[in-house]
Amino acid sequence: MKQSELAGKVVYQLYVKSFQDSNGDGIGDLPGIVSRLDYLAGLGVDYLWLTPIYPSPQRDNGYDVADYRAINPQYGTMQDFETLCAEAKKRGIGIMLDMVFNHTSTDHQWFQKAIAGDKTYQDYYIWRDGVPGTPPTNWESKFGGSAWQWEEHVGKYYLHLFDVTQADLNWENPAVRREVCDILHFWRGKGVDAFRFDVVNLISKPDVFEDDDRGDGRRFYTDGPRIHQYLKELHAQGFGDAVTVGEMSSTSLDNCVRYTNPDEGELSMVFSFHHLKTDYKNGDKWQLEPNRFGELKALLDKWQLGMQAGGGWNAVFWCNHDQPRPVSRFGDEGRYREVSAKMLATAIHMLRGTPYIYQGEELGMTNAHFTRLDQYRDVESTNRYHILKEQGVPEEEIFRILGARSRDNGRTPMQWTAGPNGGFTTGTPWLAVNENTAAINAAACLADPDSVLYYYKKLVALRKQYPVIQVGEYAPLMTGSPDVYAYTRTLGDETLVVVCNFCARPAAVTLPALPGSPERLIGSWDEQPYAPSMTLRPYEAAVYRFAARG
Ligand code: TEU
Ligand code: CA
Repeated sequence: MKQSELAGKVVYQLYVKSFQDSNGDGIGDLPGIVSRLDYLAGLGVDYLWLTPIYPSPQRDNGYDVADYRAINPQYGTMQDFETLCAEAKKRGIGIMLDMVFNHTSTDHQWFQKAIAGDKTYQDYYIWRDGVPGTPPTNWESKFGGSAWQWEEHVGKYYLHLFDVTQADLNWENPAVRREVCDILHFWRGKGVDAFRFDVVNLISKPDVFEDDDRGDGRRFYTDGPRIHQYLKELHAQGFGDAVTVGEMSSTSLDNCVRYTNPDEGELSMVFSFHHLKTDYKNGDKWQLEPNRFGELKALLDKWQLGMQAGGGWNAVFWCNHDQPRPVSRFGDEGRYREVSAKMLATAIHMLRGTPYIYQGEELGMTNAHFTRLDQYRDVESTNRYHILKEQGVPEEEIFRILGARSRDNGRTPMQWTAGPNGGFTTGTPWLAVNENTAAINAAACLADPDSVLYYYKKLVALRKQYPVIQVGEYAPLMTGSPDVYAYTRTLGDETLVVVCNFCARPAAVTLPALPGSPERLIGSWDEQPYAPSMTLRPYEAAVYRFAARG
């Protein structure tokens, strides 16, 4: 899809397991999604990204795929999937499938055949010699511990950048690349027209594996040596017309320009995460630190300007199923929950790029703040609990950290109603529903014209209405301000001024004196007239549009 066309689209991400349960087993499923399609169509979104729905032992909630061509029975049947595609299509919505090709589950038959001694399938994975107890390199798994696991049947170590049950695929092997292509064709045949590629910039490993004396090994395989070649190959195999988004872990701007500039023929757009690490201490997610707002702004500016200059294209987003809730993180989950949710939405939705809405974000859902280990489900969180415990971190502090950083904060079930389990299930939810569903839920939002939900709906509609939001030139404003993020978008004689106060106090702003009197397109508080010097209220966001008259 052309960038100019992509620019008008909005994607909604569903965490399938937590969206809507239809049969009372406490697990979200495909018929559940079908029953909520009218809600999603009402929001005006163009694509639904579904987190992995394939058979999987669920060690990493489906990112450990055991069979790429089937539906996990816990989510429904292939028939249910086809119904979902058809019903979505009727509403003008496409389906984006999540493709996890950096690794497979060790339950996948490829891996099973490999450990049974089949050399063909052994070559699907990455093995190194060694002796038990001494891994080939000091690389660390992203979920903690060594990235290598001894496999006694094979008598070698296999690489796993994530969980020990997620064995990395050997992309050097052309047979693996053919398998990937066949799988994509299979789903294309079912009517799927968009794909998200999980951690795709990690698939190309270095020729030599060596110890990392400066880190956890990521510098050797991130945006690895043949990554661009592999993506070009995929694109050339007939996926150029699909919408594709690559999840790029610890990537660089230069690489992202190459991944997404249409002349390169790689991907439609990318997720990068630098702007979601400004509250990490020394890059460590597990050390709490207040958000460094200046750094956040600088990163947003850098990526907007850099991708624009290079002809690249960003996915723009605050959260997903791996991130805490933005209102708890960058906004105010208390007194200013609704205005701060609207402000954050404004900051993202007026950017150059394709906005992503993660389920519940449009309701202003907050972190779960669980206080006991048995409430957590995520393997990353439970592993981390034990690591922190071993480091001697006090129990209370561990729960403070997980309460702010655990991926489960973003994975609690969708809050549909104020009723039992938020209307998500009639049974026992696989992960507890946030208690605040009594106050924060879709039904309440639908009944309130001033709700966060209707604000999102309006943002989506504005993008479709105004080409300046889609393709206007981005320029930063007020780069030195400690509380305000502001920018302009310009197309021909039309200019948007976007101002966002990220603080709980009023903030004075200095804005350009442009000719004419602007129209205010949207804002998180009551309207106030535009002035080159004005004061924004706490968490106030506003978008003003100047256009030449006549
Ligand atoms: O995530 C990739 C990733 O590196 C991170 O988002 C990671 O989960 C987190 O930062 C660790 O602190 C993708 C998926 O989105 C995630 O759900 C999977 O667990 C992961 O890949 C492995 O497939
Ligand atoms: Ca179910």
